[in-house]
Amino acid sequence: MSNKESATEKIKKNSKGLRGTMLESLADEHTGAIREDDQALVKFHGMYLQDDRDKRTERAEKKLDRLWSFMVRLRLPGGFVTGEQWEALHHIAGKYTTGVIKITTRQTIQLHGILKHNARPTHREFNLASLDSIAACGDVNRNVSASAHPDVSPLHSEVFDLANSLSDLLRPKTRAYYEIFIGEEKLTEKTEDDPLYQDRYLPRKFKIGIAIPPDNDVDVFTNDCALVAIIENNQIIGYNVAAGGGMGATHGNSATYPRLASMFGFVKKEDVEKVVYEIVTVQRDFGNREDRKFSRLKYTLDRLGVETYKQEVEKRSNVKFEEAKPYYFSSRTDRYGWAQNHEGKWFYTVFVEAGRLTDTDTVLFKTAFLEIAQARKADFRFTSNQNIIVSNVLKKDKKIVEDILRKYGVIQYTENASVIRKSSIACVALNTCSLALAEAQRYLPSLMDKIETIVKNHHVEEEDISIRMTGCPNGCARPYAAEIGFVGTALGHYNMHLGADAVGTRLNKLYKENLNEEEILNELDNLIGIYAKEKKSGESFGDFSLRKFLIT
Ligand code: SRM
Ligand code: SF4
Repeated sequence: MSNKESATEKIKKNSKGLRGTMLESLADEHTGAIREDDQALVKFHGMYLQDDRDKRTERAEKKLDRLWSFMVRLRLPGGFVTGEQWEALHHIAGKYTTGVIKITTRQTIQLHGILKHNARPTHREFNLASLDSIAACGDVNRNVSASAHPDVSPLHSEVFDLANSLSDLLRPKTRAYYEIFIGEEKLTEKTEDDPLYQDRYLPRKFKIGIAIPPDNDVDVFTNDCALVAIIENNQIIGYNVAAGGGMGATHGNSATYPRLASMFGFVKKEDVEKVVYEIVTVQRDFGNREDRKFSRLKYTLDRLGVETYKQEVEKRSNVKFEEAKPYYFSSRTDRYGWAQNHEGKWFYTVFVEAGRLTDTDTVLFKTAFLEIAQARKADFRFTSNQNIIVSNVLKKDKKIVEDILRKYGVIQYTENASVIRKSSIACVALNTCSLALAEAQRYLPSLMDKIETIVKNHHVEEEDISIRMTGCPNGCARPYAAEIGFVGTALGHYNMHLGADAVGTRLNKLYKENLNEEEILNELDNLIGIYAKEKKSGESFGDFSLRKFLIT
């Protein structure tokens, strides 16, 4: 191993199949934290060690250690849980976590605030419900996201199967998760063979998204590997494959950048798994292992060149990319309300602001979904826009489900939310994210109140403008692919980005830096006022801003 390799590379290599000293760390009652090396390894098991940042100063003044806890993120390819699993999830969230079930921008959920002594009980209960968090984080393939909208079935279920099989194909072989968190006995001292990940795993996280045109609800080109289903005569014949998407950047470091995936070409559906597998191995073998800032596939691709990367994938997979086939995206937003699929089953897409599922004064999400789940009247699917689809409702149960959703204010909440709010996304940020420079999910809702007034004043409240906010430049809510992106720079301050298209095929550009709320609202009042007066028929805010405000 080269001396130049990053500290994380050494930790992975010495980890004995991601085991590290996790058992000792978890047993140490003197601290709510775990050892530093184990903090890196626990991510591969779907957990992050965090502390409550709201309480840092107060605790430091009292000379107390930080208030440590774990966040856990589930592995849910395509974002699906059964009614039975939902019921388990509800109770686990209530027993061991803050109680909020947070839907993520990759179609899964996170639970926060798990104290160290509750880590194992939490995972054991997940395991009883056939849920796990393996590879939800870490330098491996993460949760595979797939178009969530049910009314495109039966194609939808085919893509859902692909998400599942890719997730299985690219799952690490180690049994460490089961030994550490579930109590499985270790049968041999030998570490498992893992032909894909070996002992070094990937240089960095790896993400796959699968879109079914005309929906791009998964924001497919922001993934390391993007698969666009190609449909002919109502059948998926294969996939256009692109690689090298990613959002993360660092303020003030122009060598880092967000990027959309570059198109490699079309492959038949029987070849897609082989090709994806080799896209991963090329990144494994050529990715930067010295500086984690430059280790995502997008940098490997730009260093090697798209053509060279692609040829290496062709060589390894023995599959030649054909010219990409035509496709068309018309939307990225979820389709709220009721929809029916080809089997006659019903689906209700619920708007969940910033993905925070909890009971509030106005809407009792958790109570409603628990009642539906306990009655086994539906399954649930999360979307990459941080929403939830109450799924697979039989015709005879539709009224029962509708009544429950109404009783607890869920339908009214979805119907009453404005168009612009329903297209907004915010990342977690404070108080749990250690990397946050500014608020996001706790702040965007109140900013949206004011933005709603602006769009109403200019009579463009029916325009579906995507607004996304993150608390730092890492891009967890994909702000660089939003028509209006806010990226936190410091508490109360955001860079404003404009000019992405509405369907996720063009990134935006930095428009103004370090704006406070007053400045944001003044800018928006001005820009949206001009848009309302001068836009061409059917022109999106993103397209308009690019032509009017960014190209001079
Ligand atoms: Fe993310 C790190 C939350 C989607 C790019 N992300 C984090 C961490 C784990 C902070 C940390 O490393 O300590 C955040 C935990 C916050 C908390 O307290 O819960 C975090 N990311 C999230 C979620 C929960 C945001 C949300 O509100 O939904 C999303 C979970 C997705 C999932 O279920 O797997 C989430 N993160 C994304 C996305 C969007 C996507 O994948 O579609 C991106 C941009 C796409 C990409 O990967 O480039 C994203 N997260 C990052 C990065 C920047 C990576 C980079 O290449 O530079 C980091 C920082 C890092 O990895 O060093 C990060
Ligand atoms: Fe945290 Fe930044 Fe991701 Fe937001 S974008 S969750 S602040 S890492």
